[in-house]
Amino acid sequence: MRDASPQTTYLKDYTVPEYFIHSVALNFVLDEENTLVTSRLTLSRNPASRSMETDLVLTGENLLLRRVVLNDDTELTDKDYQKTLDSLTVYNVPQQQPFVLTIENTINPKINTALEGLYLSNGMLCTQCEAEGFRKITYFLDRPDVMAKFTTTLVADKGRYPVLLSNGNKIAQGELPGNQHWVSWEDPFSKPCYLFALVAGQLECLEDKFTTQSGRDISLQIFVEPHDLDKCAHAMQSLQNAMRWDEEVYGCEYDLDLYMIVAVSHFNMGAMENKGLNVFNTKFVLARPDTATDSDYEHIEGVIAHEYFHNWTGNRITCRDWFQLSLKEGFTVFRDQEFTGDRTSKAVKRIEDVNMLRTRQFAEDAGPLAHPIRPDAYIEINNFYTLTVYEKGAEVVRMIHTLLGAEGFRKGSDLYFARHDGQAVTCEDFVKAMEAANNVDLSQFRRWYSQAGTPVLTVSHTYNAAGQTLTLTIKQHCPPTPGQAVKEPLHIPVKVGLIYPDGSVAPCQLEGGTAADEVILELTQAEQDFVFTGLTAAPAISVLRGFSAPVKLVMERSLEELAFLLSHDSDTFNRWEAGQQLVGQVIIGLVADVQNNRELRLDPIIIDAFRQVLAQPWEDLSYFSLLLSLPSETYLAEQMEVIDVVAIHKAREFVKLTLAENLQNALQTLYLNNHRDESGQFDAGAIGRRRIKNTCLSYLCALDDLAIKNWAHQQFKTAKNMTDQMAALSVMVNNPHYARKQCLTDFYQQWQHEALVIDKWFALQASSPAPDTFATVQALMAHPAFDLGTPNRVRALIGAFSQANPLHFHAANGQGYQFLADQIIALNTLNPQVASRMISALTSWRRYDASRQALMTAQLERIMSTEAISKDVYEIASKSLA
Ligand code: 7MF
Ligand code: ZN
Repeated sequence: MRDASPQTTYLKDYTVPEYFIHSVALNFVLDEENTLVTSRLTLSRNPASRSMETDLVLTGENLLLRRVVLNDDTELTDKDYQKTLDSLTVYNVPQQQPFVLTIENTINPKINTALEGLYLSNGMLCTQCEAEGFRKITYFLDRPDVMAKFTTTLVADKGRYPVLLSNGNKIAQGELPGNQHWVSWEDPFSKPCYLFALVAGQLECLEDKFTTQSGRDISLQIFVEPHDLDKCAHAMQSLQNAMRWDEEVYGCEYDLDLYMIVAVSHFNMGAMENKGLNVFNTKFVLARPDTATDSDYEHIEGVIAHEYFHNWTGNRITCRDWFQLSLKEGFTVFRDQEFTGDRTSKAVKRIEDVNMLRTRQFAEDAGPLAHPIRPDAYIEINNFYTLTVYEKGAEVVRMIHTLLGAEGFRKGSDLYFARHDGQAVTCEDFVKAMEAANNVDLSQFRRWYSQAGTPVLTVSHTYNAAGQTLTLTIKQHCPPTPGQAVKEPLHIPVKVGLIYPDGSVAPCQLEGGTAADEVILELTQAEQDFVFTGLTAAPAISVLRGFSAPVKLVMERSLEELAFLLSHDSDTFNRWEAGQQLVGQVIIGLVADVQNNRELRLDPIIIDAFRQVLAQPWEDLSYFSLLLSLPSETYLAEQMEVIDVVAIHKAREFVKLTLAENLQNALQTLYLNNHRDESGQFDAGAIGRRRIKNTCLSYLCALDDLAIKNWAHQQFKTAKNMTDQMAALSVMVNNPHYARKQCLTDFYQQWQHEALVIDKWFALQASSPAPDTFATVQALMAHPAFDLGTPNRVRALIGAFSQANPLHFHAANGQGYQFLADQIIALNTLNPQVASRMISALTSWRRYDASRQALMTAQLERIMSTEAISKDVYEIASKSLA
């Protein structure tokens, strides 16, 4: 245990910086074990700072200080400054005029397993500075509201590091004796140090260009390890698509003449928007039809777009402090969601985003780590890159979009860019721009930024036949979250549509308003009535269309009503949602039957509903597949008071099997009609065919039918694309199958040199419900291809087992918990960020039975007693127990 609990940083303590850094000239003499950093800073006192201090306090961690020079002529001695573990204080710096401070220090990238600051990945040197990694490179004012102009010179061995990259434009390069060379980069835009990046290595480059709306040619370069050059085309296309979309939808044009992307195999997170030099996890760049699935292709395009969109929402306009993280992340996620919706299928994209929000962010919001999208306090900022800040943050931006309409939102974003270009600002500034551009009052809406927890909307209604009116009563309530016992009512947009019993659209006409096909109700009070008029019959009510707010909806609806909505709702989200509610209710009922040892019987209304869906012609086959998909075990678990993973699994498998038995012919026909041995086809039609076919295969493989098992085996052997190969392997791993072992071995043999495919191989086995899974996971930990130092591998094996395998992770004897705690303790010193993210599987311990609660908390306690526990792990483990 550490001696003192780590310090908490509070939003309320924010003060402006005491000094500004106007420019910084960095010089790196790169070496694996001993990199020399020289930083020449031009500083001046910030006149707005009220502090009387005359000392300059810079942040720095794990640095070996060599020299400090003031104004290029005075070398300071250790009487002029003081070092601590995480700072450098220079005494009595000039207060009246700008001054120059030159600092020399060394760092050791090779021992940097935390992958923050400058580190080594497969022989390549690269950096990750967000949020506070720059302080691991050199002493600086490492805070986002200190923005400086950077020039960077990289010096390195030409053989080992032929490619030397940093932000901005290349301004000079040259040769040096001893096979050394150097390159200088200049970034003309002021930026906070978290957007700094450098990359050095033996990299190959795919190059293309983009002509902006104003006619400027931008050079686009994607750098990868040589054997990956054949997997960059999709990323390049994605970048061009994103650049065009941002011009068309937001009027945002790229500003530099060069845009570089580097793919790195050791990376803690998805990717990073460093100015002009994005660094990506290989997972979100590399794709070839035979190595990447359709979903990989889609994610790559989304992440490339996300990082590109940050150039305006994050880089040109950045965050004042890290409490404002959702300002750039929530907005940028909203932008990438809309982009992907426009590129693929709006309906499918919205459903996938909501699915993720409801299974994962809702759990975060309901647990001990609940926090508002703009948190008030943190110990380790890396722990606040959460689903709440990102995904709920995007929902909050989406609600503003819904309230203002697309045009009003665009006026707001234009004003936001115009007002704040080049500044470090707050969420408040964003809301103010939206208000000012639309002349609206979002005072109450602001509570979404400060209030944690998922509101529950309870909806009831009465129809008055004589008056032809429908009264909709909506109540809102938000359960307490840690530190927030009392919740104020929120401003919630609720999109509603009405449907007559014959399936036709009923008019939405509020008292005194005009009739429309649908309406956005603005709920602002704890309880509110909305009266619809001119309704000649009692309509079915479609509430929260498009999932217009991140809330839980409670509404008594019979299975018949839900089946009606599944057939007739014109809103694609709510139509799917009705189906999910329908099967969800039935599965939850079956869970109780499992628990009470009652015989299981599937309500025929479900089979009928599925039969109807199967009988209709669907243009969007991906949407069709979603209509046929059962709610996930994790989503079902969210609906239970006390989660029973075994009963949920049994009940859900029973439904799947029964549906397969009853609909076998239709599913087989659908499979055969859509099965092709295609490669390289990524249009919506081909993607949809694969998705619907593989959905059918998954149902059919629940049957104990040798012919079907042969189909799966055959598909595995002949697949010409990774989507089909993985889908086939997955049904063989998740169900008893004669060729399971052989195919797993063959797959490894075939793909052992493609790290991202081997990640799939690990993850697939770790998430299988097969009875031998825990033993398999343990064996895989000892597999030569497993490595605790590679975050993608850790997530593929340990992450998949603990987060995507509720059945086995929650084994009653606690072996899953103990296994996870062992790995977290090992990762604590190796990579605290990855370690801390792995704890989430234990955080929800209160949702399980008493015996599991005891086992889970015992492991959390054990984690808390880790020697030299990191801030990252300490914060999450201690808050999980609180
Ligand atoms: C799409 O946000 C959505 C979210 C921080 C690192 C990327 O651009 C980022 C970085 C984390 C978690 C999720 C994402 C990112 C990070 C991400 C990536 C793509 N500024 Br941590
Ligand atoms: Zn981001």
